Amino acid sequence: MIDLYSAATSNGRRISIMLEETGFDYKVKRINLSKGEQRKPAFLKLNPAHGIPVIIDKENTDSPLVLSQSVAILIYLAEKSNRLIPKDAMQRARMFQWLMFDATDISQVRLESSRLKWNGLEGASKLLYERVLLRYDVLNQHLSQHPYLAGEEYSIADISAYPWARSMEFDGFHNISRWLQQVGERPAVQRGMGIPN
Ligand SMILES: N[C@@H](CCC(=O)N[C@@H](CS)C(=O)NCC(=O)O)C(=O)O
Repeated sequence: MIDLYSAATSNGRRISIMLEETGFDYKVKRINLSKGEQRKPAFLKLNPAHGIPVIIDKENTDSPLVLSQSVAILIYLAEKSNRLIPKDAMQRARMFQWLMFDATDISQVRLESSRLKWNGLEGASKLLYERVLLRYDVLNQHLSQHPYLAGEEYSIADISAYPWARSMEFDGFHNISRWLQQVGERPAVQRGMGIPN
């Protein structure tokens, strides 16, 4: 059994999608971010950096695994299930390239851009947002040649990017729109996007 500490955010939904795709037994523990539950001592013991998602994998009852960082969790669950991660070393390396491009160059920068805006720093926020758009343009070009981020196969790189891209208004990024539709048709993605509701 896996406990998933999450909220209705893109980082949280990366993991509910992954858990739905892999079929592991899991229980959702909702964290109310606006009430600051992520900063309470009990949660800080799980993740001192006070962010969801966190999982506790209780398969090893003597030593449950507590894990934070959505991308680390995606990789852990892919390796545990042996799914959604290419077996071939070169394909795996290429998949990691696109996974990191999304996680560090796009999604995290979007999150920081939003944080600047919430703090009234409109100019700095806009600057970061423009960088995000340039990088979505790179992704759009990449998807004109490949059905999925890692190439021919759906992988954790798509799961990382999907919830973030879904929450974006795209103008003219037709390949991203095609990919969003394709990924969004997967039943596990639809279930995962509704968790927690
Ligand atoms: N890099 C981290 C980011 C985690 C993160 O910032 N989570 C947000 C929600 S999407 C959060 O819990 N924010 C509350 C806070 O930082 O206090 C990850 O990928 O898991």
